[in-house]
Amino acid sequence: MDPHASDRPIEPEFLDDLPAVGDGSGLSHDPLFHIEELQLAFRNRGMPLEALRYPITPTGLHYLLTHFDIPYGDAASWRLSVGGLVRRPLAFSLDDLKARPTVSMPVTMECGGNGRALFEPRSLSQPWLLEAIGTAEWTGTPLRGVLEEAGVADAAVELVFTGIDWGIQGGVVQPYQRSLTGEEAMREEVLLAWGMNGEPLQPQHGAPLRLVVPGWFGMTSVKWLATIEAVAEPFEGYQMINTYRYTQTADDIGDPVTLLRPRALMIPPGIPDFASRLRVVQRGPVTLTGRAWAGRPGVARVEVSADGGATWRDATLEEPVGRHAWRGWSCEWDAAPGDHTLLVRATDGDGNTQPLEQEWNYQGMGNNMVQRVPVRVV
Ligand SMILES: Nc1nc2c(c(=O)[nH]1)N[C@H]1C(S)=C(S)[C@@H](COP(=O)(O)O)O[C@H]1N2
Ligand SMILES: [Mo]
Repeated sequence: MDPHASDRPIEPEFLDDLPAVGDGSGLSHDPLFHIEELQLAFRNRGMPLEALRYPITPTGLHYLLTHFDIPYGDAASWRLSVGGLVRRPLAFSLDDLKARPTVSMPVTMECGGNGRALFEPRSLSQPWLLEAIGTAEWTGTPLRGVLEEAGVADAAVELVFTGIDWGIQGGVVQPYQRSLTGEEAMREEVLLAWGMNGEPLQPQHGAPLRLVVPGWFGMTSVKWLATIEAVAEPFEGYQMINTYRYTQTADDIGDPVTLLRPRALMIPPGIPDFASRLRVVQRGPVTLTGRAWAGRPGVARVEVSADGGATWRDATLEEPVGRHAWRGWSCEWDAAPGDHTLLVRATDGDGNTQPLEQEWNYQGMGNNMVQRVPVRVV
């Protein structure tokens, strides 16, 4: 079944004493960052917030998150196999997939760990502040048609999606794998994507084939997708049970991280001080702009505060860039000399508003507390 089993390099008995990061608790109370966090941050770039000005994020500015290494995916020999509890196990080449109905759609993607490094203490992992976001125009074929052709059996409760990238996490040797229920996998917007922003996928974004699941945090959109398997029990792989959970301790099972939470971000106004990134703004009228998204319910409202959250004003909203993508917002601000903190917050169509302080969780997931932008008006 697994065409890449030969890539599996290591037997688990050699993994007894892998080096721990920090004190081994998985958390850091230290405002200084560990070298291992820096190492992850270089591999997994964020989108600089000034790139919020583009409705579709240029590919080189879209955030990246890869747990292990970026594997080499050869487009010419690539096979996607669909098996398990299906009536007709199938294998598709890239050309087979491209011959199917093709759609392109803008999708806002955000890492579940976005905001992680703003928690205190913080989880020792990729140290995102606010920049684990991007909106690309993805091109592919709806997963639904492929699943219908394979004929998923009634006994199947979930689909398991497996990439070819292997690594070790929590002492467990694993390929990157995530699952979705049949109901979620059959939603019309879920894509098997080979294109991003009108070009073939770049290696770091999952070339030659990935899953794109609009409305969910990014971990669901499995890159380098080689295998889809229909299974009779909820999948209990590492990336389902041990990570991407809202928990209070290392062992707590908690609740799964699933759909995007509402968030608005602002393009920091003015010009930055190089090292501190403090914004320096000329006094007088300033148009504050940015983008907001909220997964399935969509963004209903964006508000801006120029006084640290004491008072809020409604921003003007643009039409969303797509059904599954962010929308622009803008708000006028009369900048008076002095130091100020600008805040922006979104409310989704279900009435959920971004919190000023987010409830802490062990893995640093889903931290959508409001952005604070310190500015000096001169
Ligand atoms: N095969 C594989 N797919 C993966 C990952 C991975 O490490 N391996 N990372 C996931 C996570 S956590 C996120 S947030 C998104 C990031 O997608 P991007 O790097 O294209 O922005 O990919 C997801 N898909
Ligand atoms: Mo992620």
